[in-house]
Amino acid sequence: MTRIWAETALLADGWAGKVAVDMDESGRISAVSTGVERAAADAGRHVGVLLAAPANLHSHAFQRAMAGLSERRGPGAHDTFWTWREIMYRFLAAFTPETIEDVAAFVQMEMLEAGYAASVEFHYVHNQADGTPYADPAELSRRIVSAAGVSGIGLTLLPVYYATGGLDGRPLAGGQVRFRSDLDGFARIVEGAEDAVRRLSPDARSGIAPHSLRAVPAADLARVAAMRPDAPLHMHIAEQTGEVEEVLAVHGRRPVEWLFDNHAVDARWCLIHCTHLTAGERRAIATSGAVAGLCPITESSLGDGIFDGANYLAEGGVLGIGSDSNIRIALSEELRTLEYSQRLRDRHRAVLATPERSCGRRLYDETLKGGARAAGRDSGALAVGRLADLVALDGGALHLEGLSGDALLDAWIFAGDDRVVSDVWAAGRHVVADGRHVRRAAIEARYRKAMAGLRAAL
Ligand code: NGQ
Ligand code: ZN
Repeated sequence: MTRIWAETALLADGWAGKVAVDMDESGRISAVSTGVERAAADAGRHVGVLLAAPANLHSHAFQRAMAGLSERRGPGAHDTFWTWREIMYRFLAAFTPETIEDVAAFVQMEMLEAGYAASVEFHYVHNQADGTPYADPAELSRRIVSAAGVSGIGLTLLPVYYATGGLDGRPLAGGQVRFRSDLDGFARIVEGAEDAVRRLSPDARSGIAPHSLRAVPAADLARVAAMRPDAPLHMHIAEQTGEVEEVLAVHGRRPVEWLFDNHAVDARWCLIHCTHLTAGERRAIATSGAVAGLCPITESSLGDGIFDGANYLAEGGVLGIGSDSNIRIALSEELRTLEYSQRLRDRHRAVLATPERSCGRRLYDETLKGGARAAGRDSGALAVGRLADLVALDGGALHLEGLSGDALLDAWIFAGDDRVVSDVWAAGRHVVADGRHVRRAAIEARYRKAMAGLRAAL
């Protein structure tokens, strides 16, 4: 058993002082006591502010290595999502199984240092650069799992099905051939991924991800959804207006309308982005129990548009946060960007606050709930029986000086950054201490070596 003592902690039923949290061998919270004097708790770690730590619900780990390489204009009138995607496809060709693993371990370490305890990896690079499968078709899925073994992050691995280049069924071209599988090949990838996840740790999970309506024919979507009927199912949807138009042209329905007409969307679904919604589509998601997987920094980077968070939450919708393109890993900044996008659009302040909860508190509570649901992870609250996914903020941080309660979250999210994070536990594994990942030096060294190889190949 391990113990953490915190000056203050946000428990499932609100803030409490002098809190002792015990974790058992299985990485779960076994006891929570309040009003415990520090001296009585001196075995174990002492921290300032203790919170449940959220899951990052959407990551493409390899894209971390591309940060900084896509901020130039191409020859066209506008640089867009679609021109960014071409750069990403070209970049992708240089990866080997080793560099996929080393970059993934590095970005998972950054996630942990930012305050996430878990990561949902939407993994779609399956093949060699020429499009042929590896001898083990799940080779690259296993590399993501190995990376999680190094970083200690709580992993939910989603093998991705990707079959077509667009709604007209055009074949995959260029860099897309690394994603390709047919349904039989995909079933083997899923089996391999599940085998690797089972060996990793009891808290690790797997799920399934049809990439998007662009990459998955309608008949295949039904087959993929039926492959693992109880596991988390994630899909990109309605991120760009170009995609909405393409779906409308082919199906006569908008993407989210079409999805709800054809599938029983419920709490196991996580819809990534869903940026462009009518009020009816927004209500359909909000009342379904599905999670809206928002990626505010990437959606800003790619010029996607602004999700209607204010109305969606008012309608009871569930949302969580993902770092997606991993251009920058910063939990507090994701939450700030989401709120600020609403303010810039509405020209109001404190848009996502409620009369009872500040902006920071509301954003954090929603992110915990949506992240746990989307990851299929028994986390999301500091309560007995839950996985010990925990983050501590440095009680001595100047940003937090003299504050208490929800204002601590507001100061971290709106004024502070990741440097406020002192400790992180993922299912009880103490992976960040004093603001640094416990294996930072080794992970950094492998990342630098991987990057040298990738840069040389470009
Ligand atoms: C992805 N990323 O799968 O990495 C996608 C780009 C696509 C975002 N959608 C590829 N942000 O959607 O076709
Ligand atoms: Zn994505």
